[in-house]
Amino acid sequence: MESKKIVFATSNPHKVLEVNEIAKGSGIEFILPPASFSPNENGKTFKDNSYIKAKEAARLSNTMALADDSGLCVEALNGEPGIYSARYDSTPQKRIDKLLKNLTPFGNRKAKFVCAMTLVNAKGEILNQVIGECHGQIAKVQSGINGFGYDPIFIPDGYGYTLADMSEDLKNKISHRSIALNKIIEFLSTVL
Ligand code: ITT
Repeated sequence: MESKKIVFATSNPHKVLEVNEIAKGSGIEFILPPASFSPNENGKTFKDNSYIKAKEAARLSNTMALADDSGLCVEALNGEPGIYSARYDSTPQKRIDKLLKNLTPFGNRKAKFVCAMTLVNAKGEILNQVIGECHGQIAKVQSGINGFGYDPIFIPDGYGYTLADMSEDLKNKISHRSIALNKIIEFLSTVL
């Protein structure tokens, strides 16, 4: 049977790879929005920004769209970088270096990845909105080459190594994104 294609409202190719791995076997395939996709992410929360992205992709493609807004919230830094995770500095390596430096004075290295997902219909109306979280600690030094973003410095609870040292399969079982996406897939299975 042919899979149902749903627009995934992102410009980050890593996210699309991950959601398609997580969705394997569900009968759903996520595809990129039109190239002109360039939402104004000016929301105050992960949920707001995921809605802004989903609505913009639905407007451009005139179909149902799903968006992910995600980030890393560090307890000792009052939840930073949070919704500004992608904009914390100019490159992924500089963002990691800045976070490790800012956290140096603190003993508390607790952190969580948060992923908000919003599913909208072609008119941009919300069909489902969910959150997934993955709790852990910020490593003292970075390690690993898998994944993307802050994966080399995030050690999920219950594991002694970073997400970037983990197989993609394992990350996709425990990540904030997989927790959120599995809720959306469950919802879609009742409406598609
Ligand atoms: P889109 O807005 O186009 O989806 P983006 O990368 O800018 O792409 P966000 O605004 O949601 O996405 O920012 C998410 C940032 O949070 C991302 O760029 C990473 O720096 C970080 N992040 C989110 N999920 C992550 C993960 O699974 N592993 C590592 N870093 C992650």
